[in-house]
Amino acid sequence: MERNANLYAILAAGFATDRDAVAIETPTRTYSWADIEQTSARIAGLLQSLGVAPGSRVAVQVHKSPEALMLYLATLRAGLVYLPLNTAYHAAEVEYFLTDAEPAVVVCDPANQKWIADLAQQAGTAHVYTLDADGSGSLMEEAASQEAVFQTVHSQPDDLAAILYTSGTTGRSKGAMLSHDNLASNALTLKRYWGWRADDVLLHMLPIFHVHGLFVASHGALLAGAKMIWLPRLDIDQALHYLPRCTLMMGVPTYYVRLLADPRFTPEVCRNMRLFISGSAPLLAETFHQFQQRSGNTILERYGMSETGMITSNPYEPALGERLAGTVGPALPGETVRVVDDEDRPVDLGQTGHVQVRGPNVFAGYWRMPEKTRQEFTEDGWFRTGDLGTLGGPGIPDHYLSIVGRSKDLIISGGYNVYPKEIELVLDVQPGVEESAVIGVPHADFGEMVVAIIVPKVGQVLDIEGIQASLKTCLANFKMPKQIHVIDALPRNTMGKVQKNVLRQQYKNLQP
Ligand code: MCA
Ligand code: AMP
Repeated sequence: MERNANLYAILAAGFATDRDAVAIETPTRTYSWADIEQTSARIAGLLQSLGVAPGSRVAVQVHKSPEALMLYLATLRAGLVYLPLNTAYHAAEVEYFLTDAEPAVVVCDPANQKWIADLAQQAGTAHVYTLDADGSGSLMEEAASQEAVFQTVHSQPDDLAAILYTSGTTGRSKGAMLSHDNLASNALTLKRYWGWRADDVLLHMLPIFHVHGLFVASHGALLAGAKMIWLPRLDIDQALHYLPRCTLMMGVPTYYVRLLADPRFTPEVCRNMRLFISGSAPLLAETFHQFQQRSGNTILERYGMSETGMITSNPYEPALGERLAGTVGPALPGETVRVVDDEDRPVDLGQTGHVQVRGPNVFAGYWRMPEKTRQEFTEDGWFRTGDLGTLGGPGIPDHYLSIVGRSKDLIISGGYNVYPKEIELVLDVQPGVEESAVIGVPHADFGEMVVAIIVPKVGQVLDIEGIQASLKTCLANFKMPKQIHVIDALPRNTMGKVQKNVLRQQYKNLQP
């Protein structure tokens, strides 16, 4: 029989052979490999019993829990498409995703059931379940009566496994469609490249509604049959408590900045650690060096996107090269990266240009946006990342990539992407506002801080507190401008385009 390309089947081939061994440990309980198999089987059975069509979406906005991970695995097993949503999203944001993706099933936090069920109904969703952080709720109650064994659906490599929404430069989010093979190929590559082992213990503190926590971290541990210490969020006290038992940790740069800010973070705490991995946002060279000095560990920085999974990584094996501060390393095996000019022609080594990528990890396109998908690929099939980078350069091997900026107007705050356009559209309709510009300025903890610059209508005095309150009702908290500044006019170039670089320069020394 043809090999089953279902991602769950591929991950499960790596599960520990001792199914009673601990796979996930939380501060309050443990889950064995058998628990993962059986609970995901029960949830998959429940999903299948609904009779929804293969490829239907399962939209999930729940707190992090092992059960939420099992729901993800169950969705794969049932041949459905997982659509995770940030728990910080408010109703206005969730409404867009449900309307756009038309999920057959929605799983939400019990506290949000009322409003999410209303939105789901409007979007034509027939099934709404709840799942709480402690694993309680209607999903697990109903799954409990299902069989503990489930025949994982046979999937083709190109069948969709997940849709991840990434905000768009026009303010409208795009759903990146990821196939079973996109995810599996990346997971298998990373397993080899980062030397995952069955005796690894991963400190998992990332949220599981994005690529980093859901795919890169969880897939790695599952595929290696390695244990995860599973914490609901970044909490430095907990991190320091568990680190001595761990061999591996992944985080956005803020995680490393916060560890360094705590005097209890010492080499003794990291005594069993073999690998600290950073990504999702640029790691400052200063953080890289301080971490090395303080802990004796060299952070491995890698680079990726929702549309592609991981693209490049500094080496793990010393034989493949050094981990260099300020670089994101070579393209991963099986992928190709190039840096090009505005006409898609490769630039010379050491020169900055647009980063493009090709490989089995590159997504299938944006959900119901064929035109947008076409624009984001070159005619010969390279995906335009929207990042600016350099290959090689003084003292850097030719095949190492450095990310030096972005051609897309994007702010990354604490590892979360914020698209200025989305905030500007909300600001521009506030009473008395003529226009606005949203920029990112350096921030010691979050890397970048969201700042709004607004211009009042002639003769109007703005009610800044009122504007902030209004923004809070419709924007997730991490998107909220940390500061709002009022000026008479935005700087523009001769074409009339707002010069955000001028604003970023002007406001770069703001104190948080
Ligand atoms: C929380 N706040 C933030 C952020 N997080 N503000 C800006 N940026 C943020 N990222 C705000 C809250 O609204 C609150 O404001 C105040 O900060 C404190 O909130 P709290 O919840 O205590 O914050 P925290 O728990 O300390 O969270 C910070 C965090 C978290 C740990 C850095 O944001 C986080 O875990 N980020 C990881 C994101 C991630 O996984 N990204 C991967 C994307 P107020 O008090 O006003 O309400 S995947 C990706 O990018 C690609 C593919 C890749 O390469 O990996
Ligand atoms: P997302 O849309 O959440 O998938 O975010 C992808 C973006 O995060 C990339 O296009 C980069 O701009 C950024 N990113 C991820 N990893 C790194 C890194 N190591 N250094 C710089 N930027 C990064």
